[in-house]
Amino acid sequence: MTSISSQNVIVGTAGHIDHGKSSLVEALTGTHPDRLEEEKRRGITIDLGFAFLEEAGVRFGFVDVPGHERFVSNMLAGAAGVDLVLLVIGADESIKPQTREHFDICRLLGVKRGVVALTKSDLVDADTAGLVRLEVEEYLRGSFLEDAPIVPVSAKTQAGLPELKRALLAVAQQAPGKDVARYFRLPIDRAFAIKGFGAVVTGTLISGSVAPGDEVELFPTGKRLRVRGVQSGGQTVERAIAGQRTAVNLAGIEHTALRRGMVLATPAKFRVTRRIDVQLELLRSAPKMKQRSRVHFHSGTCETVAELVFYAQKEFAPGQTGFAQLRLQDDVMVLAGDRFIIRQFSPVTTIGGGVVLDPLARRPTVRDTGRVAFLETLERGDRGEVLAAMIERAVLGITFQEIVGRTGWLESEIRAAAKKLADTARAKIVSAEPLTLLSARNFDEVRQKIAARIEKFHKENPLLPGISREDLRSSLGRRVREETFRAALDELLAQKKLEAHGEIIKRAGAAISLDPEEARAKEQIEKAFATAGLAVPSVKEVLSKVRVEAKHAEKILQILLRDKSLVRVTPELIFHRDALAQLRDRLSVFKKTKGERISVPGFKELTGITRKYAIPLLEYLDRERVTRRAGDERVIL
Ligand SMILES: Nc1nc2c(ncn2[C@@H]2O[C@H](COP(=O)(O)OP(=O)(O)OP(=O)(O)O)[C@@H](O)[C@H]2O)c(=O)[nH]1
Ligand SMILES: [Mg+2]
Repeated sequence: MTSISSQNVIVGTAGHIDHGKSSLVEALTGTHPDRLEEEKRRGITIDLGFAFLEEAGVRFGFVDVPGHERFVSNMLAGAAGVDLVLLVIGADESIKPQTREHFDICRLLGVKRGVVALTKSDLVDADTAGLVRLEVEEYLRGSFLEDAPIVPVSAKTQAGLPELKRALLAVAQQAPGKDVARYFRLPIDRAFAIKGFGAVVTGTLISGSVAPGDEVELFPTGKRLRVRGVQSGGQTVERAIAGQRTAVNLAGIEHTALRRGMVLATPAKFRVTRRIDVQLELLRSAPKMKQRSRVHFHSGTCETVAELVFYAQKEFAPGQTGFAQLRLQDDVMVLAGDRFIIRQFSPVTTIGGGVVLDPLARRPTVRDTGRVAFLETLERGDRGEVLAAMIERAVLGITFQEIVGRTGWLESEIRAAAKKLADTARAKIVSAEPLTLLSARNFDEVRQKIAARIEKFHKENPLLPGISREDLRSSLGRRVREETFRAALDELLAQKKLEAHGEIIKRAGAAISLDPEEARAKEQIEKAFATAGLAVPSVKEVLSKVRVEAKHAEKILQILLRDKSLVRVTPELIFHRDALAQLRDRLSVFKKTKGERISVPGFKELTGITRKYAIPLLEYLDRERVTRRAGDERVIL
């Protein structure tokens, strides 16, 4: 088991064909990175090769790339995740086309540091070597490699190797290293099977860590897989961490279902996309790009076709940088901050690249006038501002899940940013679990809408005490999340602007307003039941006698039932509250004087009512637990 404290650095070779990249990796590590039969036969590198070196506590993982122009797409898969570049330039040939192309790619992929090796120094005299060095210095001026060490070496004589190792160590010590604490992501660059183990994938672990037993999600398929074993740097480990070359043995899948371009990641966090908003840079050497041009797209180890959509202009000039949308032909999994490369269709050359700003971009529309400002905010990258801007653009609000899918931020980071926005009243946390955020403006709108709906309801329904929660909710439509509705309603209730009585919501202090006619009808109805005692008239009969519209009479009856002046015992039978209270009294007197059992005839005799009323009333009393049925009799409780 390797110590986690030791530094892990991925070194990618870069440079023109035959300049001695693979030979140099072998001279440094003892491992020749070319693996394929065809590579050995043709003496060129075709696909990625790997080798390891541990030097003064630094674990170097070398990714050796092919220099041949036909295999740049393989080179791109290897360049993803590189911490520092070993730019290999043959002292006998100096800078050649793929020196430039690989260098451009490294710069566009955001590689920040490296070392230049002037190889085959045994083949040139001191004058030539000096000249090549000048050319190289001139070429690198103003670039990220401006101050990089330039080391003459020979793989043949071993001259310069100790100096090169020292230079690599010095540069490695300045490299920040990848973040082990973030979500696990492994872009796959190889998939194969090992007898007795099954499917194995390899890649540069660009963030997080992975251990046997972990569940991981395979993108773009979304399949969940179990990690059976992990190796890094060619050794079995208990955990592989960001910055290491990593091999993962997977259970539950055939190796034929796995391939370069797929990604293993922490499960249930991310989504695939086909539409991304980016900051795009077109190389000076590129032709100008028209709106809707199709290009090859490379990110991580994956490759697809993209259509370019520009926002602020109709075409993109060579050397220009600006916002664009890429519509991808296949599902890919990328996060904000990921780098990408674009290549021309034909001839296939690298023409530009950039950084993903919004991996789940919206379809471009004329109405979406805020997009450029939004992308500017994303580009500046201030977490609070980014979150505020995302919330601002989400009318329905945004959930934890969506934020993670767009940004790759950790839960603690999202919660901290959300709290800050909520504390400064820029956003409303409408639900803490799952975290759901809405802009303060949108939240206010929902509150106002609720208040307005309730006003309207009171106006249209003066005889009803309020609107049911459910009706209120559905009157807002689907453009309001359940969580938002709940939070807005709770706030209005807490502010005492509204009142809730069970499921009924009303304006605070709202009372049913009856006109004199209705008030008289109410009295009449109540009196009809009050005077009837237990031998009540039918509801229909009572309502037909009052002098208001049938619809209103029915509502007045509802009011009496709601405030419990009347009690509905069966759909047809309604009794006055007082009559029922008297009945209970009589039963308790009966219990004291005659015992706790009473028969149906006994009950009829006690109350003086017919069977028509007696049976429903007894059943009602059973339900109310005043009595309990025991055979033909009732026990008074
Ligand atoms: N004399 C001399 N020959 C070298 C040196 N390094 C590499 N070579 C030779 O140059 C040829 C190409 O070397 P490679 O290491 O395969 O070059 P490469 O850059 O990996 O080539 P690709 O991967 O195909 O781009 C081989 O024949 C090597 O033996 C060196 O330092 N001195
Ligand atoms: Mg090679």
